Amino acid sequence: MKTVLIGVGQAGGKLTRELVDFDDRMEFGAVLDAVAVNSAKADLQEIPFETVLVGQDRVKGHGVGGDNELGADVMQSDKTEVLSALDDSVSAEAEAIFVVAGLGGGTGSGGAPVLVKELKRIYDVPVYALGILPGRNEGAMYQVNAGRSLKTVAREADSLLLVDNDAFRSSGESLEQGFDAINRAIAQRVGLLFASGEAVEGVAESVVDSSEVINTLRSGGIAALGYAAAESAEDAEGNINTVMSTTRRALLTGTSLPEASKADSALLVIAGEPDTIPRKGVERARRWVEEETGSLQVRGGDFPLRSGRIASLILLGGVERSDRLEAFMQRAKDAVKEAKEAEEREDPADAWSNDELDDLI
Ligand SMILES: Nc1nc2c(ncn2[C@@H]2O[C@H](COP(=O)(O)OP(=O)(O)OP(=O)(O)O)[C@@H](O)[C@H]2O)c(=O)[nH]1
Ligand SMILES: [Mg+2]
Repeated sequence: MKTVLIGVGQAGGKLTRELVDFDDRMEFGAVLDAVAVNSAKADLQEIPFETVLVGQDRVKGHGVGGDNELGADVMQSDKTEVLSALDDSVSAEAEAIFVVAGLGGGTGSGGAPVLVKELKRIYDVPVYALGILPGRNEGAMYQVNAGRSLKTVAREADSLLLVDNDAFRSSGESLEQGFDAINRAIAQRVGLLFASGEAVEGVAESVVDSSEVINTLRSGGIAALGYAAAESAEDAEGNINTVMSTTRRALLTGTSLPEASKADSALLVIAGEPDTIPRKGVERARRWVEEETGSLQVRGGDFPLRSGRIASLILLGGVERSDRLEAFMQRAKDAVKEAKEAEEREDPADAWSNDELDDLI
């Protein structure tokens, strides 16, 4: 699927950069072009593709400091500049546009929904969002921001592909190192999704096509992506069980949104050397995905790839009823309530006032 990427805010810009790198390194050519948009000047300096600084009159290049209403405002005011930067990028070849953002911050959280809405008015190709959910240890402000942004962007976009920062976090890393590793993991999965459908080798009728990605996302709402890989055997016969086990892992423990396995639609892509992909194994795995997701719309296809490994990539469309998402929305609602209660609390001195004790001076 030939895709144009727009990274908004710091997380959006960094993840977009990672996606561009992965697509270049693998020589897929699925990412047509990329643009990074931010209200923080410093965050744009390391971006190797076109950038647009927004909100300079309001925040002087210093970012919106987690205020996503301000993030939405500055995007609204400077949208013409952003859209004209995209003019040349969205060529006739483009099959989809992805707006990439961390939903918990300010610029990306507020700017992404505004931008998605504008892009939908202009372009005929689907406009998707790739949104990052804050981990459960991030503060209340991040949860509230992400809740509001998610709700709006899911309404405006053709589909919101969600990535939960907790899904990829490994222990013993600094936050920065952690983010880099998370971004690489996401870029690999999403990059493979973009590239599947671009393949020219292999048996034509079993090779996955871009339209299957688009049809899987058609149910709208929220999408998730699962992935797992293993060492490949030399022939297809030897990979029957492997395809089954990578598919199970991809769905049950490898998704970008943990615990999301009920879906309206799904696409199972098996990537590997064409003559090592077992037809019987793929069909069995596809049926298993049907049972597990409860969806009657499970598409399947191969992604021929020069590799010693075999991988299952599962795109799930319509996962909004998942437990994980409910838990997150509850967390966001609790955080809003807490913030309101804190505001309503009267004089802080009430907390330590005490008639039994005389004041010292
Ligand atoms: N996966 C991932 N998440 C990130 C990264 N950087 C920040 N985040 C998450 O994104 C949210 C913060 O968004 P940022 O992108 O830093 O904020 P911003 O859009 O630049 O907005 P302001 O800085 O407020 O102007 C938090 O929930 C972070 O956990 C990153 O590189 N990778
Ligand atoms: Mg920032």
